Amino acid sequence: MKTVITYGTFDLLHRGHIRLLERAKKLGDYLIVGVTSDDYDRTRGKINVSESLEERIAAIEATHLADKIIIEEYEGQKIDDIKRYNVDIFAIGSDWVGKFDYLKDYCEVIYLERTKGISSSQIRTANRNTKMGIVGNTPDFLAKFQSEDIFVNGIEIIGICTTNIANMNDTIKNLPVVTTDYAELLKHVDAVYLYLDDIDNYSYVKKALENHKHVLCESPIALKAEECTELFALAKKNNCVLVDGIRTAYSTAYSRLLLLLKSGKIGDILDVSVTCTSMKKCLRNKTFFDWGPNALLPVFQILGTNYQTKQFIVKFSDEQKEIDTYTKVNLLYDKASATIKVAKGAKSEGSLVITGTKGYIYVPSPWWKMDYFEVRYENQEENKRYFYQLDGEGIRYELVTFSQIIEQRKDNYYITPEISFAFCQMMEDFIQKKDMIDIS
Ligand code: C2G
Repeated sequence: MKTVITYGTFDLLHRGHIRLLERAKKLGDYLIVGVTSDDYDRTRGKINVSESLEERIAAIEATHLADKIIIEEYEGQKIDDIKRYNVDIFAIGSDWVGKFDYLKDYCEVIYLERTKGISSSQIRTANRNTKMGIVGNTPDFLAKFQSEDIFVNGIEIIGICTTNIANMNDTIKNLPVVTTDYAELLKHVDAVYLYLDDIDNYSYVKKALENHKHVLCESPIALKAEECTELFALAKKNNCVLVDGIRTAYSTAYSRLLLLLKSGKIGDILDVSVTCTSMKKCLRNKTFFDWGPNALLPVFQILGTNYQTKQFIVKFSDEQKEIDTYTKVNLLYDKASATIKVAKGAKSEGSLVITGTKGYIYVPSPWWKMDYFEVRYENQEENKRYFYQLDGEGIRYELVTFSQIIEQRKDNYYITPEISFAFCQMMEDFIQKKDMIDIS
């Protein structure tokens, strides 16, 4: 009996995939199909995959071409599989010519002609085609953001609304729509990304939603809890997606960390301590507006938003009295506590530490650009390190998720409206100096 093996993501299974499987099957008597796991695809840079592993497997099963389906989870697995299943032939499409010659030591390697004119990316791009406009005045960051759209199927950044066009790079200057008029930008796009140096995200978000545009807004989306409720209600009414933009939330390492905590790896969670500092200028008039949501994200996602008491400890700037140079927030939960420290113009170790009854998780600085974390125990031999890929500072993952939420209208399970609301409530309390000790 001749055993053939082939691998692939097989997202949105199409004619090209089926033709490949048919020809692979004909090469022998028994066909094994390796379907890549979501994690493995992310590590090899395939971040746009639309369907879950389960959906992709079900589609292959439905073809009745595979005698066995396995999951490909790690680099180097192919050799293990070939040995384990006594594989005679490894077959793969001609887009991989030469890349798998190293398997010739273990079995025959056959490259099959790739079917022209069809691909998963093409289908994904056709399914979604969101024209996006960006709003903001920060040249460096917006240049980075804009350059990430090439990695994202189905989102195209076509315009900018800014009062700082002179300092933007040439690509941005040459976008089809360049304007200082927000209403004008909204006429040309399906969605906006807001990175405002204005304090008031609320009115921009509202205007976009009123015009039936989807919104990805750098957190916080508003500075009052009731405004947040109003915005989500408006989004729902107008069938629009409204998402908090915090890049950390969409990174692979961070989502793995949350899953790991749920599995009880460090026991019951007693404390979350988060620090975010930088020496950069304050963007939105308060350090707490700039950093607060990012620092509060793990607290709210791990311990929930129902804290019992909170206390702000704040040092305002000597030169600009309204700006907080340093803000610390202590939160008390039913059976846990949390501390966040944020600063612009003061420095500390920007780490994330989660204390549990069996062990703790440590994410080194800058934890918000997480690609690595450690689970540590009393017995150091049990410590484990986890590494993940983080490309483009996480912007591309954020955009891919935004695009998928728009297409599939699935809930944004990364940052729920409940968490967005808790951010806004915090901002409101901060402005009103509620529960605040001023150490200026
Ligand atoms: N394919 C094809 N014709 C197309 C598109 C894809 O013949 N128009 C083939 C690919 O060459 C591959 C298989 O279908 O052999 C699956 O393609 P993808 O889902 O794109 O998976 P890929 O990234 O090529 O995974 O470890 C994973 C493998 O290395 C390949």
